[in-house]
Amino acid sequence: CDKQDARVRKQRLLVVANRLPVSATRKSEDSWALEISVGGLVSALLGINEFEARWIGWAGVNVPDEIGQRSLTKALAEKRCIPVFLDEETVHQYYNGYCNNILWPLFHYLGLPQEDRLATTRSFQSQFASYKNANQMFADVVNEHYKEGDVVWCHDYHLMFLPRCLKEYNSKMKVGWFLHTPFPSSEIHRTLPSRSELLRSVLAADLVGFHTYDYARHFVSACTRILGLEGTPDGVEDQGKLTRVAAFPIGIDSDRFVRALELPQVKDHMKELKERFAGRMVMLGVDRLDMIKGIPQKILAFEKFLEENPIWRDKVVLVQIAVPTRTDVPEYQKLSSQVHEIVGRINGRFGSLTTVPIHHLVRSRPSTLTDDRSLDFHALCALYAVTDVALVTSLRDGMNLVSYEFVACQASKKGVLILSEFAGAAQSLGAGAILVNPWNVTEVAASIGYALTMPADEREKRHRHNFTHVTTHTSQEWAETFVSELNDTVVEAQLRTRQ
Ligand code: GDG
Repeated sequence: CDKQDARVRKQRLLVVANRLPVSATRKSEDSWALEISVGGLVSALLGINEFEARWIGWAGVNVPDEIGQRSLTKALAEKRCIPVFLDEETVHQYYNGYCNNILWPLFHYLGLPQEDRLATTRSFQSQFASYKNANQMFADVVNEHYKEGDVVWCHDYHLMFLPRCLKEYNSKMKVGWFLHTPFPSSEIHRTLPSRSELLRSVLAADLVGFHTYDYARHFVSACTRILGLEGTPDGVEDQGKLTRVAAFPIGIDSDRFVRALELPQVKDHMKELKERFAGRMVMLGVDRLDMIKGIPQKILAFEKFLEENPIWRDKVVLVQIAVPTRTDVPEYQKLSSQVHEIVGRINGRFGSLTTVPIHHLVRSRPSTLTDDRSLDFHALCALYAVTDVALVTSLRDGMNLVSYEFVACQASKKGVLILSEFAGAAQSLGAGAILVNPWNVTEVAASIGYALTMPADEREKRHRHNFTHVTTHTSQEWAETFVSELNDTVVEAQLRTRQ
């Protein structure tokens, strides 16, 4: 085991994700300002020092000229990042189109967009062609930097075609693929025109990972029902080749949150918040402004609670941080105005001259660690720490890290987590949280009442369960488990072929 750990530590890990964890701003023809960005995957991998990791991905900027490409590549190398250059049309077709307009809603059970379901097969086909082409561009860069013995870890729905491209380059490359969203029931996946090709491409990987057993089971069912392959307890078998499929629930760097609570600036934020909300219990929601997060449903449930419990009207406040995403897409713009409208109505109904029941703060997620236009990490920790009840009502969510972060910051308050049963986190934090069906506004409203009045000993017991989970199943453990399982899978496969 020690020997194996040493091997994992020294190994080079090529992490391939659509976006690099760095934001680049061009200063002149050949100079760049770079800042580490934060986000789901970055938060997860931030605390891992065990591998010699390199990131490969798109830098988020269009760099059409050779001087720019060369200088950016050089600047990124200092941050152990390797860029994939995508032109504007590819970003439009592959990223906005196929990834975010087709795969994202489908994997969250929102179906395919109407126009694609009807007749515009041309746009669907051109988006899929661009998706494959973009994945091939990622593969070219990986192949260029790959050295024997490296582990290649591909991330998310943007790169489902990548394992196949990599194996075509080199069948011996160790390739893992992990999905951060749910993998839907095979009945949903069946509706996707490119369903078989995508499944086969993912199956080229040695190890395929999901957040939960359910997602892994859905993937195996899709392979058996759509491709007619054999599902085994270990994965999927095709003509003697086994692709290992398993659950690897992600975690957070919990120490980072626990430690932050001791910082003077976080304590100052907490003091301010406590003064501001004195005499009222604090409920909190932190979500990207995305259909999958169930923000309107959450706010409507809060309205129902206030409607049915007049005595709570001036004793509780809901702070809803909404982080805008994809603001150029009409559906997202509609969601944003819908949320504003509902919040306005409820604040008009139940607010007074001096207070309102909902504080709806639209804040962009920090694009970098020093981006001060958005709610910074310290302010977020302070908010988590002063909260009495966190409300996570995603309609579907791969895992949901906000629920983990809230638990990590609650060591002294022991607040209650109300959690959607459709978030992956429900499978790990279910025993400590109050699980709800976010579509059932009556049930969520009743759970709010239960959470606000929960006896201290029950809160303590529930919190202990969740805190133990969050502080032991960390992001570091997640990554180490995945990579060591990938190494083992490849060794076992080699032994099997020798026999
Ligand atoms: C995808 C999957 C899966 C948000 N607002 C602010 C802020 N954040 C940070 C949170 C958290 C992250 O963003 C959000 O992570 P989630 O997991 O909740 O959601 P997605 O972005 O949808 O992530 C998801 C995840 O990938 C990992 O696999 O769990 O299911 O959809 O870390 O803290 N951070 C700051 N200010 C904000 O205003 N500082």
